[in-house]
Amino acid sequence: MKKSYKNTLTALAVLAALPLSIANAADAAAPAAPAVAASSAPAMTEAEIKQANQIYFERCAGCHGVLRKGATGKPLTPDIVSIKGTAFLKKTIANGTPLGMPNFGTSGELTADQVDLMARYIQQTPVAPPEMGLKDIEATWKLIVPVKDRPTKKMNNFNISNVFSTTLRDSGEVALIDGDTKEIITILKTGYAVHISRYSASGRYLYVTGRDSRLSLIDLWMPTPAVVAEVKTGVEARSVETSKFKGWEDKYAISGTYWPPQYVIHEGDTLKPLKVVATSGIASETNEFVKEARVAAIVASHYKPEFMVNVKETGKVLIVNYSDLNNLKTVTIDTPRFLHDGGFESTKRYFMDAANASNKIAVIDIKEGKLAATVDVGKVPHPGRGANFIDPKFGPVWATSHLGEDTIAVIGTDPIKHKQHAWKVVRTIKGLGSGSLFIKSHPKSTNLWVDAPLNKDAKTSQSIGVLDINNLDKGVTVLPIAEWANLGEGAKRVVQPEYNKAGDEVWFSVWNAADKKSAIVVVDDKTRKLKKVITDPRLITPTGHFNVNNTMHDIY
Ligand code: DHE
Repeated sequence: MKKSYKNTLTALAVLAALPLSIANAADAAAPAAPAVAASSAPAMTEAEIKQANQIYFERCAGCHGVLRKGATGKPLTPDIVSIKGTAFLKKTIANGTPLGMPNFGTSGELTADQVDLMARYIQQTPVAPPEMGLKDIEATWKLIVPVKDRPTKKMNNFNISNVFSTTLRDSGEVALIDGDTKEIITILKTGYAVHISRYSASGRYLYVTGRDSRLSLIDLWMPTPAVVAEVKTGVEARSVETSKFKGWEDKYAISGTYWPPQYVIHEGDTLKPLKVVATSGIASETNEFVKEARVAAIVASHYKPEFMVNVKETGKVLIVNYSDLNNLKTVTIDTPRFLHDGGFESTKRYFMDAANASNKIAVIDIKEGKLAATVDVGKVPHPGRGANFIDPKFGPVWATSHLGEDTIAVIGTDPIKHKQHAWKVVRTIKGLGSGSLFIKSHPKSTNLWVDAPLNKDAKTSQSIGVLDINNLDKGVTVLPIAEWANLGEGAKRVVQPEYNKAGDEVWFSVWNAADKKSAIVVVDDKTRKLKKVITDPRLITPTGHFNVNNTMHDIY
């Protein structure tokens, strides 16, 4: 066993809860002890703790943190939760909260026994999983097809720029779907609960990160695209991005991890880890040390050899210049907390970054390398990458919807020709409902699409809202996407509008439970009518989908 894993009894136990591949990757032995120290908390057997560890990793850690100190979700440390009592905790886990916590019990995602298990589990003391340095990460690296054995030109007939990579969350796979024919090209095994897909600047390579930190590199030039390299960057991750500046196309990838709290820069065409940088540190606003300072969204500048790395709990955007990895120059920008997701406004000079616990958008000027503004928006903004469009009254704007309230905040983004509106909320529009995660438009469209997959009302979470950009006062038109998919039973959630390359179709996932039927629904952007329902038994729990052209060029 490697030195860094010694003395980590607790770490072993956490690993035990994770899928086998992760445990192997971290070179750890089987668990010898419960993941949590016994205290005055309700009693649990070792088997129960093991099961609860797994559920916590799969369903809870993303919002509440591995150490349970909270971020998107509330802190769940034993001192706080044990006062509430098991009965209250069970009720909350089962029914969810208006601030966006899913209703794990009433939706059927957890059984009554599992709800009870988790209510007892969170009263135990949390423990830290293992750290991973460069050597540990490198030990997990697999170059499946070396560069010399890969095609030197595109070997298939797909229109690669209109391919979609769709997350199949619970099967740990992505489906590559031909955007022209709507046929599934292939389904590839990747990490558990794949979170996002990003593409290299040339569009040849697809990078997919699993929630379990398994990063996969897929070569879209192969006759049938396949995984050509893999690496495990930690135990929990959500983000990956690639170098997009001229001269650096396809050169680097950067992955961010929730645990360990750090980012890794990789060789773009092999995933060989080159540099690891820890992100624990002193937080903005409180000036307190935060160990679990997780890496959330990462975006890549089109203007400079730079990545913008969101450090969630410390409220820092790191502008990392990748032109010299041995003398890494980083600008650190203090923002409100907790940073989560975000995207560029239409010129790509400003990064619109959601600080979701502060109900603010931090505007980062990546040309000047500084905070340009902070904008107050509604409760818990959750833009995904947000939506850009030209507002008939206020000019270029970027919009976010919210998890915690039923509004869309529209922010002016043109400090030159529309200076009076820049970095101000120019409109607050009623959306589809609270519990919204994603909003989307396209330069060729006059529609603004908004989802509400975490809304408590099933009819709302199974629909999509669409607004006419030229007549925003008219309000949302609701389209019953899940009903159109006609899938039968299940707590279906309609999630993430994504355009095709031409900007004339919008794709939505109808995300059902793993043992139920799911689908992708394609809507004609102009007529707003159903164009196609893509169903296939292999489409298990589809969530995010990422069009090559739009993702590469940050078109949204
Ligand atoms: Fe996500 C993006 C984190 C739950 C689907 N999600 C992101 C990003 C982060 C993040 C940090 C930005 C990545 C980037 O741009 O580099 N997501 C988290 C969580 O911590 C959270 C709240 C809880 C968790 O346990 O993971 C969470 N996310 C979800 C889901 O439940 C979703 C709906 C379904 C799923 O697949 O797990 C989900 N997240 C997505 C999608 C994106 C995303 C589709 C990419 C949006 C985009 O347009 O780029």
